[in-house]
This record gives sequence, C-alpha cells and structure tokens, in this order.
Amino acid sequence: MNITRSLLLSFALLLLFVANLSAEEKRFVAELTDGVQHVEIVGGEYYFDPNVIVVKVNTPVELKVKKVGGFVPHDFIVSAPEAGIDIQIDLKSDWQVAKFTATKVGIYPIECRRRLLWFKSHKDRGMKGTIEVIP
Ligand SMILES: [Cu+2]
Repeated sequence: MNITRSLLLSFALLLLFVANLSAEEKRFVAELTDGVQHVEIVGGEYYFDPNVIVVKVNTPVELKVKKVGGFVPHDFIVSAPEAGIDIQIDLKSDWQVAKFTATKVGIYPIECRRRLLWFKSHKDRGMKGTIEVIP
C-alpha cells in the first residue's frame, strides 16, 4: 500500500469516528411529578440534547423545547399520530411546550426537517432522536 492510500484510509477512518461521535446517544428518562412526565430538550447545530427520551405509555408528558446557538432555523417534529404523538414546532430561543399522552408502546423518531438548499438535511447531519414509549 502506498502512502497516499494509507493516508486516505486513515482519513476515512477518522471521518467515521467523528460521524459516530456526533451520533452519540444522550438518554433521558422523563421525570414524573404530580402525574406529569417532564422533559426538556434543546436543539442546536446539528443535534438534539437529549436525543433519546423515555416516557411511560398513557401518562401525560409536558415536553419543553428550545434552540441554542446561531441563527440557523430548526424545527422539532414527531409524527406518530397512531401513538397519540403529533408535534411540529419551529424552535425559538425561548422554551415552547408540547403536551401529549403516548397511547402506544414503541419507538418514534424525532427530527429536524430543515435543509439549506442542496446541502444535507439537518436530520442527516445528526439532528434527530427518538421517543421510546415504555409500558
Ligand atoms: Cu435543524
């Protein structure tokens, strides 16, 4: 193997490593207070934190979301009407509240559907997550 090829290979491995880092799982189990599960999520370039939310089925959820960082617009979308979750919020720098009660155990995707021109969508850059509804 010549030096150019081994350099290219090292670079590719480095890219894979960085891509995995950006997909790091940050798990949060909703806190139950007075019968309501509370969750706070921030969105930035290009992530949600936390990005794995665990909630109990048939128990109300109060989910607060906001964005941090620059001027890039972001949204927060969970489209799972079959499970009682249908959220579409344009993120602002102030907290916004979504209330729902998940009615079906399962794993449902969270995503930002924004995209600038022909660039990769925010979701493809890592701005995604999941809501895990447990029994
Ligand atoms: Cu975004």
